[in-house]
Amino acid sequence: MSDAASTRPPADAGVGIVHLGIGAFFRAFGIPWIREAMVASGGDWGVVGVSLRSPAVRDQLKPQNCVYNAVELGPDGETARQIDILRDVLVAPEDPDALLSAMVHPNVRIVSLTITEKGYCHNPATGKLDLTHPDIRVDLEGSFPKSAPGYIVRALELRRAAGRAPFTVLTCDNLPDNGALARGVILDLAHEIDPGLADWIRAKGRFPGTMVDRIVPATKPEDIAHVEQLIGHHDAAPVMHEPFRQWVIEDDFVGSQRPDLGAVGVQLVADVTPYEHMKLRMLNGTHSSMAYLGYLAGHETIAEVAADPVFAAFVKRLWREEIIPALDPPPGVDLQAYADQLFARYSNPAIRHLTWQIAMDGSQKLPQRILSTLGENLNAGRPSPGLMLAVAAWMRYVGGTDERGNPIDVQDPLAATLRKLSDGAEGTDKVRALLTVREVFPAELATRLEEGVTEAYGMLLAAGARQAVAAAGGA
Ligand code: CS2
Repeated sequence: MSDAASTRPPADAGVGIVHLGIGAFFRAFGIPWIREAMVASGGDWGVVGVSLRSPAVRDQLKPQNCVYNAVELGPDGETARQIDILRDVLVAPEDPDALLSAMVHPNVRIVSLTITEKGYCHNPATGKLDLTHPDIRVDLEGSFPKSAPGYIVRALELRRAAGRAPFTVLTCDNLPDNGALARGVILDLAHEIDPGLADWIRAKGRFPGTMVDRIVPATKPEDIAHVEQLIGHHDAAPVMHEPFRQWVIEDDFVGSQRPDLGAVGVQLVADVTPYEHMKLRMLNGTHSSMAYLGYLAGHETIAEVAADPVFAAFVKRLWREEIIPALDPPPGVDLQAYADQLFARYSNPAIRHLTWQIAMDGSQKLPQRILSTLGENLNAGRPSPGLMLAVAAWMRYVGGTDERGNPIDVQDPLAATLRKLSDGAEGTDKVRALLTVREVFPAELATRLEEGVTEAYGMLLAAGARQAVAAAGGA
């Protein structure tokens, strides 16, 4: 291996970052990249990882001293890199005090987050904190916090009381305006607890927006066996990822304290918005469209969907005619070339990214991935048959039964509500029922979507997903 991974970061580097949500994504993306910055320029940027719920990752990593392999799966080969800057893994509900102590430590200057869309406890349609969310109720009424925003607010309160500067909150989730969204929910929660605390955070806190991109499917049991063969010893917690990566960060940190990420290819910019829109709508928007339609058509992975000529033509048309026309490109970026590169990434046969995995939590994902583009197309009078079909496919999916009559394991915080609404109506009337879910569809948008989505849903019922895809612009 010829890159920075073969050089070791300073062994005595202390902990500078607490990362909430230590799933596969950050272990395959942020942590290796921070490690490279430490190799290049030093700094005390060791990471403490945190699980907010399950002990599973901690139980895998602790016996191996929190060292694991990040395995790059290219179309023509694999490279394993040993990642050794994770210093500890904490499980919040087991020892909330230990987590708060880590977050309050004077050397910790960044709290980064990959807690998924639902971890922000906001209303996806408005981006505002949901004060009725059960976890937020615990944050406000319990002796210890429960949600990620709850821990952040409590830790900031303790830092303020100790006369310390706040840490930078570095959100790395696929949300629109993620920095502003994180700042909003944290300020709203702080305000409920102590308006003075909210003022202090508003004045001194920093919440840079980011765009993060690397395809990292969940690690499967067969991956663990495969990595053992590749590296010659057992690793209970490897992560598998594609070669591509892109990290764009607004350079706005408390006291300018951050790893030297610019030295190792991270883009530090003044405004992340155009990058974020491009990625959320072009990558995640088509990912979700391919996930629902592909699942219904019987495709197990994104690579299988991309290899189906009907879907390939459909997704390329989606970019060209429905998504790119509604975007302002980031400086110097050719959006058609970006689309071509995305298609090549989706086609990587070494990445087994399940349509079912991407289909999870659709109620939290649809607004920023698909509905934002649809809203703009409706305003511009631009037809969007493909995106209407994607929304209809999500509705069919959350109905809980596939085209062969088999049950679908729908994972979504609103799964029960969605199922009930779908079950309570017949045929295409299910569309009108599901359009009443205000967390997903603001009233005005729902009205404007009804005709197009009903027509698309009718097509799904009459012809099945693959034929519907063909009719909406597939080959
Ligand atoms: C995917 C993303 O699971 C999903 O919803 O769309 O995790 C996607 O793989 C990443 O955002 C790629 O950067």
